[in-house]
Amino acid sequence: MPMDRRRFLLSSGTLALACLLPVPSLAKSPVPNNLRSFDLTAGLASTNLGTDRTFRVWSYNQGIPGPVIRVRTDDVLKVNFRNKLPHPSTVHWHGLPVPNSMDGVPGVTQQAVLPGDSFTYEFPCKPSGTYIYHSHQGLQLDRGLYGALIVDDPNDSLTHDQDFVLVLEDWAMVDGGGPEAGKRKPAGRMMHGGRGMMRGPGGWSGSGPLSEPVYNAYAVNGRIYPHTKPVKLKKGEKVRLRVCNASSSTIYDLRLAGHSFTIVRTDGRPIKPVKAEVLRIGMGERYDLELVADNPGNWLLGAYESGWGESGLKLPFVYEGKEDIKPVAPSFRRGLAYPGYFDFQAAAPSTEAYQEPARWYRQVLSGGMHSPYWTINGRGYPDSEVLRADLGQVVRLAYINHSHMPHPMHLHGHFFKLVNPSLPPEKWISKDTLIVDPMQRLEVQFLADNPGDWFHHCHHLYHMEAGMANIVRVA
Ligand SMILES: [Cu+2]
Repeated sequence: MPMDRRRFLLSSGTLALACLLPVPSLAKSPVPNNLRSFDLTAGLASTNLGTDRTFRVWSYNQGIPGPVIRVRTDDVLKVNFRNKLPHPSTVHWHGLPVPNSMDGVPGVTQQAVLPGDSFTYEFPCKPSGTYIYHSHQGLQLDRGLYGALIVDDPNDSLTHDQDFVLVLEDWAMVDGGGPEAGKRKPAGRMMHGGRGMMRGPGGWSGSGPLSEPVYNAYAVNGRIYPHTKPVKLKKGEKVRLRVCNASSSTIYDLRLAGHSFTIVRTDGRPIKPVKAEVLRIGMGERYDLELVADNPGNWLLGAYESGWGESGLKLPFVYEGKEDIKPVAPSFRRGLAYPGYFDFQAAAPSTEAYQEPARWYRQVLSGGMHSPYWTINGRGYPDSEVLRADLGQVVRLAYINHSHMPHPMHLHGHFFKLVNPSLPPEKWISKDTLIVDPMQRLEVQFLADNPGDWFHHCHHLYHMEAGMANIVRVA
């Protein structure tokens, strides 16, 4: 970690100079820092999600999702962002611990980029993993402003034959959903994307102007079934699936018919491989899965429906020569291998000495029942408490969910470790987004090693906009 930090400091702003300085981590690497430039333009576009209905969206480079940005850990990524939208916008690099001024949160880390203006994001790409980039302005993500960011480690000895990025998104087919969607979920009804099939029924939706739209289409890489682009397999192949949940308010339970898979990373961080038949993935979470193509056929990856979906998420996995077979949907039943966070442990035990937290913060998550507001400790952003930490301190956050909905809590600028009382601390998993279920208490802790004001919030977009956010100030 100290070495990474050093590269961060050297690289930001003084790139030319940094290249001339002896940096220990570079000495080991055969390839020097590469500056990789991308142009990313946010603008108005239209999409049909593969169907015959067209509606307006906001997108990056006219695509839904935006282009996959793929770089290496020895790269410095430079993104020339242009805002051609009629509203201010920013780009956030979800999960990647970038320098604070590059984090893309309007009013916190930068002024929003005005219509017609540009902004240059530039940062080192560490560590390796699967990330998402998206607008952090208001509800813009729900209009289509998101894409995948993949960071490869050139020293990784990856053995898979194919590598697929699957970006999941919830849509309302009438008007695209998002802030202008006409249909809203009523208060006090069960919602799709609630607690999941084996964890009991769903929660309650909010009431008031910020309640979420009714989604009726679930897209993979911008297309809905049967128009989704199939994953094509050959028997015997080993496949890496990078699943990114860019949805605004949908948690999925995913299963691939005819197969189990192995979970190898969560939020970009490697874990000890875990066999699974169902994957639960919340908004903002990413999972890397390994799949062995050992069962020729035409199989669907599907999501469990808990009440609202009219057009469920489905994606065919088709073996060579099996294109004409009718696709088989997965069945969901009790007793499937459905690992949770406490079944995971770090791939390699941490070598850092364990530090007791210097600061503790209770984070009570509530709202929704009789109020349009969602809060942390009873307060909504921007009136919420600032969580302070000195640079280098370890901070413990104790989430206590007093509401009836799950909240995927996300911290910017850092990975946190999930406190797992049944494991020694060096085996705790690292994440940046963690689902806290209704009435559940979960604790995380992190080393405050990235200075600045960092946004910390629920990744349910409508909860975030209704106040469930605060600032972590590392100084
Ligand atoms: Cu939430």
